[in-house]
Amino acid sequence: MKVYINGKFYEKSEAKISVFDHGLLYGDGVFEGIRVYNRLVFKLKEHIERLFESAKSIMLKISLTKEQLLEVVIQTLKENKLDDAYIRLIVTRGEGDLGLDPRKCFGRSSIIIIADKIALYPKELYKEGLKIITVPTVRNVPEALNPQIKSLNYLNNILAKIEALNAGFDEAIMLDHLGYVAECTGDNIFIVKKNHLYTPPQCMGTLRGITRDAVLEISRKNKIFAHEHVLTRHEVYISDECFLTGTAAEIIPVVCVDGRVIGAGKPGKMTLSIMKKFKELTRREGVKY
Ligand code: PXG
Repeated sequence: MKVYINGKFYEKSEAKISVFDHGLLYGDGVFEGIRVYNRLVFKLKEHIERLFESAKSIMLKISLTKEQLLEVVIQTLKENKLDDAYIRLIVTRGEGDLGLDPRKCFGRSSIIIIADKIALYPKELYKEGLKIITVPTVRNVPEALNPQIKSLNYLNNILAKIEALNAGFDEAIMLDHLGYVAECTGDNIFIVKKNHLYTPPQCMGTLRGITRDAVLEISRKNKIFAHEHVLTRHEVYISDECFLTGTAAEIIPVVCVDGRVIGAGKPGKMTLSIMKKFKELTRREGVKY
């Protein structure tokens, strides 16, 4: 495996950055997770756009342009000769002296690109569906650390993941500070009720996921009514179907939430149809290399 770091490729064992990098010291940086399907990079421009938005919000200057970054992502894939892959694109504040002050960094962001594989949940769960729970840790409030910023500080989500795992579940629903459903630890959530789709709006402590947007795009094209709407746990419990979306997770059905069986307790018709259409979309669209 070849890892891109600041303009050069390194073998995995040699791919290292300084312990004085503020990405490590303070989680000061941003990232994206991107998928490649049969040499098509899915929604690459959208991921790069979101990376630049995250960086702008935390006043982090990325030392490459969007076009240059797109090129080095493609270069990394070619270097690794991968047809299907998961790309982790990371930009940190860079190396600096100790202390939170970003001015202590030497002025050059670190850009890292890893091309690898990822499997978020065991394969059989895509057929059987996930059983999930709501956890005590609430999603970061937008006024503190806005969930739209895909920052290197993922402790909020990691704590929720730990709570789910400790209870014997693979995934957690995180609520926002008002008690409404926000999202899961690395996925957005959708429910189906009477053939309509519902997902929380992005203002509710919810990342505007690129897979989420793709599902909304699929629903528009297929004349499925989709609503960005505030959701309570109750509405999830009484839904006909439920599924999660994310670059790492793709689309995975949910069959039980907090002990309440969803619908018939197996992946629903609408979910299976959207999973199929999403698969077709990923095989058809993307930046080719
Ligand atoms: N919510 C959160 C908190 C996320 O981190 C999503 C929703 C889905 O967004 P996208 O744009 O991917 O549809 C994410 C994305 C990982 C991993 O390593 C996590 C994500 C993406 C890629 C890898 O667990 N989260």
